[in-house]
Amino acid sequence: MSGRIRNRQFAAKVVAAEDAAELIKPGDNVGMSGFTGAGYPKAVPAALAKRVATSREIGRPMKVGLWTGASTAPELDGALAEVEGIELRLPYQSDPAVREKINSGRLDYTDIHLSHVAQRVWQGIYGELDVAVVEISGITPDGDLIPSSSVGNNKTWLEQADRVILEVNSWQSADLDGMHDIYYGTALPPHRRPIPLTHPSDRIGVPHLKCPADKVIAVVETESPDRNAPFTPPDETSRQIAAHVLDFLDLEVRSGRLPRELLPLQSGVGNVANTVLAGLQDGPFEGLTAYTEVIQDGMLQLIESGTLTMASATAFSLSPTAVERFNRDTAAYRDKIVLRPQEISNHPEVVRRLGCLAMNGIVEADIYGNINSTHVMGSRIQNGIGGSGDFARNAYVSIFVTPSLAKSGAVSTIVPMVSHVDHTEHDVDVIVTEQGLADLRGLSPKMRAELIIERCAHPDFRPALRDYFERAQQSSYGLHTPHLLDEALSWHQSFIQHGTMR
Ligand code: 0RQ
Repeated sequence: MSGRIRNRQFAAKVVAAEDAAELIKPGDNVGMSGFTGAGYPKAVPAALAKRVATSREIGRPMKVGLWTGASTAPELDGALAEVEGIELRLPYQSDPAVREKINSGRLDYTDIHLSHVAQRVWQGIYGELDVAVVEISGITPDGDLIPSSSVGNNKTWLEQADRVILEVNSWQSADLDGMHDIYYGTALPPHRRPIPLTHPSDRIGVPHLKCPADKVIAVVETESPDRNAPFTPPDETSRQIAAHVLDFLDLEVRSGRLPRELLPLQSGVGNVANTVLAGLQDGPFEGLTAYTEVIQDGMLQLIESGTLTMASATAFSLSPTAVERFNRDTAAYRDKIVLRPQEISNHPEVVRRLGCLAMNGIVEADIYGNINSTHVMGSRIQNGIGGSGDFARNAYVSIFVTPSLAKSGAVSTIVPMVSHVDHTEHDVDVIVTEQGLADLRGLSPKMRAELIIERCAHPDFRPALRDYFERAQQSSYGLHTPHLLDEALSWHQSFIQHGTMR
């Protein structure tokens, strides 16, 4: 026993992961913890995957519905996808095995705004939640659950599930206790009340999750690290993108549209977003705050240097070296980090009130400013919309960042028409590539096209984009947003057929 289970009722329920997995039935909807590789259960999903494989061998295939906070890790998503044990997956994934199953048509996936998951589950849209499998970092003598490195949808899973399996992970720092703020005031309309949060550091709830002991059917002890994938070191392209973003923010401050300490930052997942944050380290700004979903390395460094005074999020997504630093001295971060349920970290009401500055990565943008964040060549899912829509739609300034080229230069990320739309032109204020920055606010579609082509597109693709735009202005059906419909997606078709948009 790790000493993390300080309540006798819960301690009496400790079993092996294999025994806990036996309590999940074929066809169950299972709500698991986990958000961007943090705080997911480490032992029960693997044991469940083994069980799924054995069931198939004896001719009794079994699948479960898998709901999480966001992406998890190979031990969870990967293990269950490999054995084809997932019926329907929601709401965000980034696992290669899951991606492969979805794109080969063998796994159903519903990709939804992260702030919407809880209310959809309360409404019963996805059916009953049968089992919750939630990682926590400890249980108090009173039977309260101390969350671990992500909160995600855990409050909802624990409330809604008929049966609960807990994984108590003693690898997670005991000093996480006190870092979380679990708000129990949300409700469905017409009973909703304003969420009383007016500053990213506000604490409006309680530090622990609640779950009646009689719902808990098993407690499993683990001591396993989070996924903690390393980030690729910032390259020249990411550095240039970061520099453009910093110049833009500086100009906004100088023109009086942003205060010197900016407004709460939101930063999406991925290497580019992480580099932009790292860039803030060298910028002229101080006293910054963050109201975001994930705390990546870049944000942790900003906290360590004092540039960022505090960050509100729902999860960590750190590299192994950053997590080592964090775990060594967790208590030092406790008054600078608040982890909340994702329906609050991503809540449109709060994002709008605080005036977040949203920065998210994309797959491609079109010349009019529509954004595709999720689908490669219009049909192949990469990860999912995640929280990018929660923030972009409601941000004070919504910024999207991407290198101008993908696939070793064969693909232009600026295209005539996006092959899938996640964020419409109406929700996109600024697009940034290493080539430059296009501030689209206040511009008509044609003005936006001029700017995006000249500022953001790679020089190799600029002539073809100009040519498309000019010809569209001559023969388009309408001239508000000129398009050549028989040609608009030909760049993608060319990549599919010939491996290049060139
Ligand atoms: O694939 O590794 O197989 O080559 O997409 O691209 O350039 O490494 O960029 O890590 O910043 O991720 C949009 C995926 C960018 C991410 C996306 C291919 C590229 C590579 C990754 P390979 P990069 P990043 C908060 C906010 C949506 C969710 C979101 C994302 C892979 O930012 O998932 O914002 N965003 N959530 O080759 C073909 C293109 C491509 C392309 C990229 N135009 N065509 N392939 N790729 N552009 C967090 C949460 O909500 C949890």
